[in-house]
Amino acid sequence: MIVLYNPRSNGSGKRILPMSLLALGGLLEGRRDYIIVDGNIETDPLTRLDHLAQAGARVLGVTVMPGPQLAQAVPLCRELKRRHPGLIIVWGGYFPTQHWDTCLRADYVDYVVRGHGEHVFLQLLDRLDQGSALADVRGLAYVAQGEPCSNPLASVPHPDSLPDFPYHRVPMDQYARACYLGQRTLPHHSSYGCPFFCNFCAVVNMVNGRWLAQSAERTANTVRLLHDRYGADAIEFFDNNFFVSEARTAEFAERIMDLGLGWWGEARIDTLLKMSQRTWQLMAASGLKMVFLGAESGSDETLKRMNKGGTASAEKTLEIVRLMRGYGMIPELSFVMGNPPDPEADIRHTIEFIRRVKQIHPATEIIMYMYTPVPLAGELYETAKAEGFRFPATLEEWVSPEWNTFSLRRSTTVPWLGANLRDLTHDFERVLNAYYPTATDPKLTRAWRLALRAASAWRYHLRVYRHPLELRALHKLIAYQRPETTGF
Ligand code: B12
Repeated sequence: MIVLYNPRSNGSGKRILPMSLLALGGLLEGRRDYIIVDGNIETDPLTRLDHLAQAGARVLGVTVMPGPQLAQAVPLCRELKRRHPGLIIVWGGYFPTQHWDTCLRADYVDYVVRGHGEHVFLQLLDRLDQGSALADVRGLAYVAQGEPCSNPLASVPHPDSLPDFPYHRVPMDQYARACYLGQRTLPHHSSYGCPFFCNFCAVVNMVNGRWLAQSAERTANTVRLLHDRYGADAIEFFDNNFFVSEARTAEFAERIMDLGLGWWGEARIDTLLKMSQRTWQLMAASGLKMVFLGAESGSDETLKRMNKGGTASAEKTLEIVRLMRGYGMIPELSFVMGNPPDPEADIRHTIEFIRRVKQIHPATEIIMYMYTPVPLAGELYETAKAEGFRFPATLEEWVSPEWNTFSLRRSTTVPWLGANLRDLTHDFERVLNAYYPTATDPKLTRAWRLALRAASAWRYHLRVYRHPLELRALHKLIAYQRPETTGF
């Protein structure tokens, strides 16, 4: 039997359907005996997985993102391997795809599947059954002659050629959640990849500029199924870039018009700005409420250094904010701050830019990440290395508090960014989230919004951001939710 495990992914208790494992499950369905176990549901995952291993599970496949998931996967796999030396442990997902050699130096990780792994995983299972060679299994990394080695990445599978997610394998009811979009929000992932090469983004390492999508018809059918069978009244598309094709987007919006859903997805600003008024009207009428947009920076020079490509510019960010306000939609803008070589100037520039955005559309959601290198050739990573940046050499180091904070993109340990600058950004974030409380937190009452605004007004207008202890206390009192960590 194959066990597929989704380590706990965030402490907020909000569960996101483990689509990484459902995608694998789709291809195992009818071929292999398998089970999906989600650490966000399982109260004692070690005991559960231990029992499954005692009961004869032969392979444990683990999906691993950097951060909390990695922090749980390491001790769990180490202990399971100690108890069950014959259990074959396979890691896949964003972290092992990028740091396959570090993973394989740990004696509790036997194989790493890099990239989108449906076919690679199946091929590995067949080879393990046959006991045959692995050198030609594209996308696979393993230990040979005592050293980690990786075969070339496999081509990205086309999502339209892959089976539907086997939803019957997971307790769907436990994933439908209330949020800004609706009372029973469920996710989908209708495309793989992104055609751009931003050099701070891990997706490039996963797909190298490919973008392959399910048709508008197939995507709408899946959404209709989530609505009809699981009562979804809202959909989050976690695609890295849902809106690449205007034709697909417009047809999709038309096809779901009758469902009266609320929906959200991730897009590029310059791509959306090229879309016709008709497509915008279709998106608005079909329930598109909010779009996650990589604004990244208020400086065109920094956007160039990030290799943002296309026709991205700070002026375009202001343009999309105005346009979305006109359609009653909320832009969710993410910024990458503290970029070398001059992180202070970069942070102060983007803070002023964010203030301009908020003047145009106060409900705009602002997400601030600190520049967090990924192993991807490009000006930013080269500068980071020149400043002495090095990734940890062992998984044990990766799960240290310092590197866990790094993985959560809130690091202070990167050589070019001291605690002072990181704290300036977080203090500004605190003042901003008080002066403009998030529109996405349904439990934030009007009274609390007014209280937060009143308490933060002097700081916001006088640009006194440092040490907002009173606002920290207020946010704690109301358990203020930040969309980027909780999934809004
Ligand atoms: C949903 C999601 C979440 C959910 C959690 C989902 C869960 N699993 O429980 C939430 C909102 C909690 C979350 C949080 C975070 N996330 Co997140 N998340 C995603 C997102 C949007 C979708 C993941 C998904 O389901 N994709 C769909 C499936 C089909 O694709 P897939 O995951 O790539 O899986 C395929 C392959 O990777 C591979 N594979 C994956 N797992 C396995 C396992 C095995 C055994 C095998 C063989 C193959 C395999 O095959 C799969 C099928 O093709 C991705 C971006 C994306 N679009 O993929 C970001 C992403 C993975 N997250 C990211 C990050 C950084 C985070 C946070 C650190 C953000 C933060 N600052 O807090 C936290 C960390 C949480 C943690 N580590 O616990 C980054 C990782 C970047 C990096 N450096 O590696 C991504 C890539 C976003 C981005 N564009 O940067 N996240």
